[in-house]
Amino acid sequence: MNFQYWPYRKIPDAEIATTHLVASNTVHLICFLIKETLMKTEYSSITALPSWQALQNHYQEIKDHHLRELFQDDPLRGERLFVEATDLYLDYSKNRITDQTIQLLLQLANECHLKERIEAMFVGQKINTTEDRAALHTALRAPKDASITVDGKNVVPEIHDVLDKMSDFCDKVRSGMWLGHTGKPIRSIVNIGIGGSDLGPVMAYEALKFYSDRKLTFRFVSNIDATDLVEATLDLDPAETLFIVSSKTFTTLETMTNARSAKDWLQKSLGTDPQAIAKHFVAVSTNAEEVTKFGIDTNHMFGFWDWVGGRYSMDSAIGLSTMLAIGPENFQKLLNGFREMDDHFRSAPFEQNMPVLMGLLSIWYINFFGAQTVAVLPYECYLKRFPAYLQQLTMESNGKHIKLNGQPVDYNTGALYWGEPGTNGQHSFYQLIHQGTHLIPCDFIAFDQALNKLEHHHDMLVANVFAQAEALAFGKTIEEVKMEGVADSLAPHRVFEGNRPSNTILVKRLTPESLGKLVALYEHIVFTQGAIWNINSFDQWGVELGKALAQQIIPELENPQEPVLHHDDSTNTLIQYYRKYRK
Ligand code: G6Q
Repeated sequence: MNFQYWPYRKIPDAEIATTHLVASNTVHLICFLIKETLMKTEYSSITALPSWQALQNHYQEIKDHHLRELFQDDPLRGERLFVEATDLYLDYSKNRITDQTIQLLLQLANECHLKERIEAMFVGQKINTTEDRAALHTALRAPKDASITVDGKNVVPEIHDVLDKMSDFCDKVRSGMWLGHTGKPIRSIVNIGIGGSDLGPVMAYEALKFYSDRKLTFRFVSNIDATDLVEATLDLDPAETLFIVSSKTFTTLETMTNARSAKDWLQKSLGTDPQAIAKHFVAVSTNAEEVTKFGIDTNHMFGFWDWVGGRYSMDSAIGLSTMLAIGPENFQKLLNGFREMDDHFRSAPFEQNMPVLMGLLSIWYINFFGAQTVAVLPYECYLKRFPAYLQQLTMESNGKHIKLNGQPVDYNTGALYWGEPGTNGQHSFYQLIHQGTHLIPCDFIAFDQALNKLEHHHDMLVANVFAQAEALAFGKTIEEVKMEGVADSLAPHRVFEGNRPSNTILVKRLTPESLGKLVALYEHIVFTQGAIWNINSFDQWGVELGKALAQQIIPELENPQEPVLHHDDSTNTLIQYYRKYRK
């Protein structure tokens, strides 16, 4: 075989032989079969696949069809084009598709070996090839009796040991048994972390606030801008404050700078006795050595593993703040929700597989219609940080232009994901979605039952979801506008072209379980996209260059002597200007 097209790492013959020897072990057998299948994956580009070419031709046929016609020709499509799975209901009938589109997209998934790739992820193959790691976030929610092997070791017992340790700690803090240095119980919790060590915890805290212990105050500090830490701690009593330093590497500039400043803040008031740090700082990390150097006892460290990517880590120990807020039992329910969606993704046939269908639909718009963005619009205030969370999940994962084989792609990859909770967005940017020149597929997310009940509010909220999806799809013709008596000169401005596609996801109620399902849904949409695009969704080299340059520039800004600068003329001038006015 030609390794240029090998999507994953080269498999040494010895390993294959070993796999034969332990063929009685089902996992190894599955791995072997997957490798055998993937060995057949030899295509230079997805654009050369028969399904891709058929989709291109099909796009030419369908691009001028309006959703109005599609519904006229197929009046029951709303009752037909849906998927109900794990208690989530997806209506995808308002997409610019026919049954043939779905057939061709499913063919594309098969030609890209999506099934085998999904299996490769779940069994712990090192699919993150550039970092030689598995991407095993799905193991974080595996049941206690599962067996998932990484480098010959079942990782499930360790995962449950950490969960038990987290539960024990959370029970102590929540019950007031965990006392601060002066003997007061903890009332405020500050999570210090950035990127994947922040966005998941903040989003989950906000999303599940309804279930949280209101006696505890939660703050999240991520930015190196001092304002973040200063404002977060301004009204807190150090004697009642617990810091969680969340950093996989425990070397991240922002997090470690904030953690050191938090330590100073605490020590100014409680003194420098190491016991003060022991009672007021815990760590979530994979790096025990750096945690110890910082002064945190490793007994107060909650571990995770290199096969958990930052943006896939909110259900690992990185979720410690979430567990403190909602309690261990609810955290377990969150994990159960993730697991249900995992099981669905792994086992459901693709034509009824929610993440697969949504992933393929996004490919349809991004690669054939040329859409550049996807809007995610949750009609639930508690999900206000969900779009921000998804931005990292989607864009850091699939913002790649190099394929697994090291060659550049010749098609578009990751779209821009963005959004705001409804109905607020309707009074700002929806204008562009309705009448602008860009095609923006939308995912509406709504809940059948409200958490906070005030008469009429929820029905009005949900009516807006349905109304927006309907207006986007069907619009309003010039004839309809004129029938309303609108003056001819104004009529064109009042036309809604329609034909704007959307998905509507209905969830029964926002609970820890349903949040887990929603997050896992998008994780697997991202996986589906990455598998089709043949890219590595699990590395993030794109963040490195800026980080390295900043390290070089910091001393140039702080140097009391005028430094000799070797940047481009723009950067040199900016540095000089800043130095002139900084205090
Ligand atoms: C996520 C990325 C990144 C990471 C942060 C924080 O997938 O890897 O966002 O989470 O850079 O890293 P640490 O947890 O190591 O501080």
